Amino acid sequence: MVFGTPSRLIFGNDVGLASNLRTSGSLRRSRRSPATAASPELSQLHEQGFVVLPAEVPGDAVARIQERYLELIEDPACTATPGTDVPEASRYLVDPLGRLPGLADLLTPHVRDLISTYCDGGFKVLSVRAWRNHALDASWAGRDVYGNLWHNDEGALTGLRFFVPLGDSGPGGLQMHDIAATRRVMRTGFFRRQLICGPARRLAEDPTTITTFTGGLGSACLWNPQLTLHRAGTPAPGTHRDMIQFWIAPARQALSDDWASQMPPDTAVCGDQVLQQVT
Ligand SMILES: O=C(O)CCC(=O)C(=O)O
Repeated sequence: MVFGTPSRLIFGNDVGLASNLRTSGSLRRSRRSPATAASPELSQLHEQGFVVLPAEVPGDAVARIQERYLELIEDPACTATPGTDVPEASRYLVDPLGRLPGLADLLTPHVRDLISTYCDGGFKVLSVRAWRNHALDASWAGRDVYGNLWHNDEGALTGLRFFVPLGDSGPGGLQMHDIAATRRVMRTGFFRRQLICGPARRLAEDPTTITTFTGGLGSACLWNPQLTLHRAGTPAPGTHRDMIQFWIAPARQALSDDWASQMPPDTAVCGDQVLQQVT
């Protein structure tokens, strides 16, 4: 039994027809490139939709960033909260590149190489975000508070997120289905975050196809939010999860060396409110 729009049925993702048609050529070229065949990390990224890089970032560099982040993240003067009715669900640092020295260096040359190949050429960083998710009260179960319901993101098929956790994420870690499992869910009853019907409901909660990126200082995850069904895990009561995110999109040109100083302000995370849905 199958349900859903033609795009979900044909492509097995929730990205939409136009984006699938416009960008599937780049994804195919990148998957077939010799550089991908030579790289176990890129091969895994193409096959599964994510790759965990256990020791990507030098431990002392990320520890320094963590130290500064911890000084700031609960300070209302330099953070913003999404304007939802859920009190203290999450908090974002405003201007993380300006406030956390060394942050741009987390995008290491190795990761930049992986991303260039995956994007079939150049890429750009759309935003860099640093935020904390808190535990959610049981009364919020079923509500989309901070990307905690299964979904795909929209955008080019070669768009990526680079996640660097600032500590162990535990049950608050990013949860993902690989590409094959995502397609099965999409084709059997996924309509949107709040509407998953039929076999897709069971498949979406099948623990054997869910990978949780629990992280740890120095580790990182490169993942494709268009091709993997994903959600934010919920931290255990009384705990939280801290994350840095680089949001990557394909571009005509290579990323410049001074990309961080050229970045425009993140208009979604400014003032004291996160202005639009960011997950
Ligand atoms: O915070 C997370 O673990 C999930 C983020 C998310 O849902 C997204 O980037 O679309």
